[in-house]
Amino acid sequence: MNEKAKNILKTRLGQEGYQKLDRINNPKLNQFIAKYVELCNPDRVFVSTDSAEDINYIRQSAVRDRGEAELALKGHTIHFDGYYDQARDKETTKFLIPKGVALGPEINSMDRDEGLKEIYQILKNIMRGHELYVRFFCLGPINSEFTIPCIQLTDSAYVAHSEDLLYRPGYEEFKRLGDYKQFFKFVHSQGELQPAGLGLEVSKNIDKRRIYIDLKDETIYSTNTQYGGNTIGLKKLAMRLAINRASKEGWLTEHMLIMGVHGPKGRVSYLLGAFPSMCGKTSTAMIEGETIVGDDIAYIRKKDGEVHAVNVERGMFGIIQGVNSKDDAIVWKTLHTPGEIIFSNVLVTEEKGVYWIGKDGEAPKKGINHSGEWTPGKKDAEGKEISPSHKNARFTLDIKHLENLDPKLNDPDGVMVSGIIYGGRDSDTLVPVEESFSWQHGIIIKGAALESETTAATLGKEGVRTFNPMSNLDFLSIPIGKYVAGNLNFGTDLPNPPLIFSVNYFLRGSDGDFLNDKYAKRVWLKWMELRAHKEVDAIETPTGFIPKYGDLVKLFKETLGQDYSKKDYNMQFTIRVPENLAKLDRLTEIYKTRVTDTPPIVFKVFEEQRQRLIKAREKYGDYIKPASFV
Ligand code: SPV
Ligand code: MN
Repeated sequence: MNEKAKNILKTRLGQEGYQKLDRINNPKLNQFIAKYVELCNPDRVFVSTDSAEDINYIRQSAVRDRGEAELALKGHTIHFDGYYDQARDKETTKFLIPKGVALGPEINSMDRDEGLKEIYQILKNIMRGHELYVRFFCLGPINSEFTIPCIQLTDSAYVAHSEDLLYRPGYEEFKRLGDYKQFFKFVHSQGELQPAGLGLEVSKNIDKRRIYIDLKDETIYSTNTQYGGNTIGLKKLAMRLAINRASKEGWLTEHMLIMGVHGPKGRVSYLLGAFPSMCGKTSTAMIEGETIVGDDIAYIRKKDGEVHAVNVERGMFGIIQGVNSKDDAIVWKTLHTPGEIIFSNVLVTEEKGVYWIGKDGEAPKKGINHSGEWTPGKKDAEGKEISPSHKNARFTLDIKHLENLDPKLNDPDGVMVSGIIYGGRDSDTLVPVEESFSWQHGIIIKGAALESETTAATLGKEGVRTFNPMSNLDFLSIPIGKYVAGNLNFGTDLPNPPLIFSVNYFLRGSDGDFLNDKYAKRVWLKWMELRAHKEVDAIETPTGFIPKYGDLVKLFKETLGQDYSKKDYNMQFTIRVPENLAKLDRLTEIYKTRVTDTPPIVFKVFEEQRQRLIKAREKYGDYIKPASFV
């Protein structure tokens, strides 16, 4: 370490803090910390090890710093984000790219030098009056091929506390690694604060909200925001760095759940699932009767010809809207048990209980939420009615508290992957579950062609299909074509690549009603598990393999105790040729115009699917019942 950095650390960290860093003895790490302590200029610096004492200090600081307030149940706290700081900010999230590098028109980026200049200006003295927390964590299980050590600097104890619940500790790992250089770095400041409800404080200068990603230096800057998706470095910020690193090293970082699906005779098969936000990802991962490894982010590597995946996280930052005692019994129970849980942007009642949209029971007549004092009918500055909880309100907890936790969560080898699922919100095109013909067909037709319809819950018009390859578009740090090519290449040399499926929980009939109830997904999972072991046959259609009626009858009975009618089967599994052709047209256009480096094989596979559909239409018409293909 150079003398200057050493002096900064010695004078600003105090003896104890300095010694904690000294025990790691990593010059690059020290340099990084010294640089941002000097620039951000906090009043105090706390260096946290993995010790219970240090972690407790962070937890208490979150309350003292007004980032969290205690609720009635022991260990439960509430956090508010500012009224205009409730979600990931796509507009000011940018990649800083050196001259001559291009990420393509779909990925928000700016000149690296300009971006760094701007962010340094914003960071200058930004932590005056604040305490800076220095945290060490690991992405992925500790001491494994998957592990990526990270350092987080933040002046939000709420962020540091959330990370304790969501990630594995990293101080001891840094100590073990010594002079290691490949760690991810995050600098976050909430900036100046202003009062919110319950004596909490929220970021004030939202106009100076920036999330800048420097791929070259594997560093991310986040300022003037608190919402987890913008600030929790190891979550979606690290995911962007990891996609870039994985692409260089030949593995994958995906926006995927990992779950154990329980098959016959005690067999457990692991499936991954990619779904855009609010399309059933967490509810699938938490499905009754199965076990959860993770609900958001997976690292995927090849090992001796098999595919293995780990949950990058160990906690859950889950959407709370709609969680009720019947459909989400396990989360419901956990949310009503004392223990460490951070609720964000829900309504807090007079008794210091919480309410969210879709919770059992009646909505309270008043309370305090992200807009301050709340009563029904309250409107915001734009005249829009404020709901009791925000639609993106969340709970943060360590998944060790969940009864359905899979025992392999921390296995350094991860779990062996049998199948990959892609699902979006699609009212009229894809059947409820379908297996692709091959890895290549699956990556292209199911993954790269993933679309999802906007809902009333997002801004803008309802029912507009948005393109979201592998549900990863928001996080791509490499050009889309290169990313698709990376996924394709990953599977080419595997003797038995995982099967690739699509699911569609949102298919509607001609009357506009959903064709499935929400419990049917349990059956689709069981069918996919059996397919992975070649234990059921399937029907080959122009778009992929679909289940046979008899197998579903059996699975509906076994899994749900329900009868499954031929009429339902025919409606759900009719191949809708015009809609499938229209989808291929849309996607071909997108990959021609909005993606600059589409691998030619994508167009070839689209065209082959088109030809199969046209041929089938000539024989059987526009809407083809499964029996035609038997
Ligand atoms: C998502 O939106 O996909 C999330 C929440 O998992 S966030 O942390 O905001 O990304
Ligand atoms: Mn997510």
